[in-house]
Amino acid sequence: MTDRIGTTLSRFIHSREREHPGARGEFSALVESIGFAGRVIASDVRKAGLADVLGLAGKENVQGEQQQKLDVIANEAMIRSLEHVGRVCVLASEEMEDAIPVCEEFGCGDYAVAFDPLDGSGNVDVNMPMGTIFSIYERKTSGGGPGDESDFLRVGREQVAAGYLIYGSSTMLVYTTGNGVNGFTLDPEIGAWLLSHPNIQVPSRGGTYLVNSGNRGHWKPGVRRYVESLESPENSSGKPYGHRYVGALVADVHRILLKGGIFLYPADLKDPEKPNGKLRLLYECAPLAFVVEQAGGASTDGRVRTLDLPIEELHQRCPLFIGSRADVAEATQLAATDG
Ligand code: P6P
Repeated sequence: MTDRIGTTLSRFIHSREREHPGARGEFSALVESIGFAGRVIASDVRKAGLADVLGLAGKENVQGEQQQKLDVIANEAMIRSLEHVGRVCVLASEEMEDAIPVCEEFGCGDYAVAFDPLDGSGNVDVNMPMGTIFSIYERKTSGGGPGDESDFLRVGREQVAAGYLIYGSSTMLVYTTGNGVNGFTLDPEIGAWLLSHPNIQVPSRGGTYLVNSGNRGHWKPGVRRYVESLESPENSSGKPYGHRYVGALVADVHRILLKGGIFLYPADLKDPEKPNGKLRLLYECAPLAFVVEQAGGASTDGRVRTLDLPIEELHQRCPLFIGSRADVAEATQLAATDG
């Protein structure tokens, strides 16, 4: 049984701050507030079948997607938890068209936080895993007051922290501040995050690929050749890869982080409106790429490192090839032939 006193999130953060004398403790408040929002969201997710939180909210989000009631609840939890912590100048959410400046009354801080409040929310009605993804930057705007959208228009390698919450068989918080990746499991009896997965490392090569094979007919030739190679016994590992797919990015990438392999959501020709696939760079691909790279893995858009992709608008989409370094290298080599 985990030592419940010695390995709490607060104690872990404090020990890390002592290792970095320059640390101002601002991160602690930020990560703790995200942990608190995660506990609120987890509480609603865990009783989704009982409380009136199942189903659609009756409106669309900025993506034109039907909002689940839990999307709205999770978005509110993240906004209200982060804007009150006095460390944030601006927020960006998958559920909101524009950036959300944090007004003076809460005290503006030095960080810009982007998030997907409930990734995979469509899974709520069928009791499948979902998650919350967050990405933290130091503000670019000066002046100490509220920030704006320009605080997010940069490249993902400038992130100072990133991570996710996963609402699965247990609730976990997994994050990095650039010094490795650590996972905390929520003990619901005491409401504390306990260090359960210290220093996570992605295996250099996996044996599983995660993709929506239903899109196969819309992939470009190089991607199709790559996936077919994984299904063949003649591939680099000498045996066919297993195939898994939850349909919630956080759950699929969490499997990759712990077991290795590759998750791919390539560009496809299905929807001319979405030539770069479905996933969003700012609050899905870039934060997960930071986590996976910090754990020894890799992430590209099929040509360029995900963390080097310029973020030119809040809801910009990009293809995603993420996971074990050897698998991502092979996928990128073939995907790059698609031009
Ligand atoms: P598809 C969930 O809606 C999501 O945004 C990601 O969490 C997930 O990886 C992807 O979409 C699944 O998309 O097209 O396979 O259903």
